Amino acid sequence: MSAYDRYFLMKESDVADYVTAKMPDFFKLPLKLSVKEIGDGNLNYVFRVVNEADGRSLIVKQAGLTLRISAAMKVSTDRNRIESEILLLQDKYAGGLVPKLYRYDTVMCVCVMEDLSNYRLMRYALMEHKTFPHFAEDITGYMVNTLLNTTDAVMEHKAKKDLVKRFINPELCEITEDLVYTEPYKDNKKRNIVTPENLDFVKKELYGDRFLHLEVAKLKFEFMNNAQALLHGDLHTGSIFVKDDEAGPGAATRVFDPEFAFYGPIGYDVGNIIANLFFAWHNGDGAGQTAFCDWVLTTAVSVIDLFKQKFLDGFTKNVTDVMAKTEGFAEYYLASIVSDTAACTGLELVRRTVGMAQVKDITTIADRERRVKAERINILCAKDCILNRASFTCGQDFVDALKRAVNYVGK
Ligand code: SR1
Ligand code: MG
Repeated sequence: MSAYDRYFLMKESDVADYVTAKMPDFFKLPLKLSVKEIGDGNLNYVFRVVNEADGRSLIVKQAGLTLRISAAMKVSTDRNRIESEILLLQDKYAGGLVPKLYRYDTVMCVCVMEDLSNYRLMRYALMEHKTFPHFAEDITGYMVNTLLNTTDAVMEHKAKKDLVKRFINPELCEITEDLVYTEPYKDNKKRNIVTPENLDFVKKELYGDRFLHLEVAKLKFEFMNNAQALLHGDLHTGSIFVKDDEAGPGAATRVFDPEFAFYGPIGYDVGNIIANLFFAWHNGDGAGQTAFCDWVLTTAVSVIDLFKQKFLDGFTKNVTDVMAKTEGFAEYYLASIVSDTAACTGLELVRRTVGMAQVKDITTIADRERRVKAERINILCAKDCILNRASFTCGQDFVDALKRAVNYVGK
């Protein structure tokens, strides 16, 4: 038995004791706790605790001193506090769309939260080519409510700056600055993973394109300096749980794992969603799942168009800044978010194709030739999204960019 007054990395066998000590009223007696480590991400340890006696369960998530993806990468365990505090905030802004946080512990770097085992990880469900009719509605509600409400357009400016301070997240931002905004174009840390058949293609299209480097450099400084809204910061389909069709709007989707949260450009979150839908599209396409692929593209269009519509409505209703109320400002602000979204879609497409943190949607495409082509399509679509970002204004523009790259590479 420990007082848990000094940090140590827990094993399954420690977690039952931790929960008994720290969550004494959660389970009914008698206690018959079973604990299983179920973490699937690159960074943390996630334990599911079930009381076999009453069937209740919860999740214990602990940050380790080094990352799961690489023992050589050390990142502050403060990420666990950031994740906990943003979950509380997001529950306020987008109630019901995030897991409930029961407690967090800044000594053990642990948060205890709602068990969402009745949901599935969206990436894996998409890899089984399942469709989720409420997804576009839910995710745009989540994004508009968490993002718009934390901007200077809506928040009192000193309160917003307090949030900027609380969510300074330098080490996790540095991971993104390296893995998304630098290494895919330079391979400066020699951590890129490039499919051998695409080596020459990547050398020409990414490492050798100095015009592209200039645009990505501009975007990197936008990411580091535009404290626009409190982002999730890692909004891919591995950070989303989904439920089957019969769950109604709002019940079908839960967004978790916001440990990369910080004040940054809104397009980063929205672009991550679109790029990850495109990864799912490739996986479905590789398996000949036409109806699924059509749903993915329709959903991508709806995500952008519903986001725009809800953002504008919310802006009109909730704007408080006197100058932001000026006629034409909301449209100007939103147009820049949509072009940032295009750029960030491109950045995510590239980094998951050649960077060190890849996605299973692409890496599990069994037919080698299809996988090689999918990667080329990602890179060309990405360049289109980055270089022509100012011309993206609606959902169809994103799908058109994917289709242009498909037509160019061939299937
Ligand atoms: C070193 S961490 C690699 C990636 O995993 C996280 O989910 C983020 O996407 C990060 O870039
Ligand atoms: Mg994660």
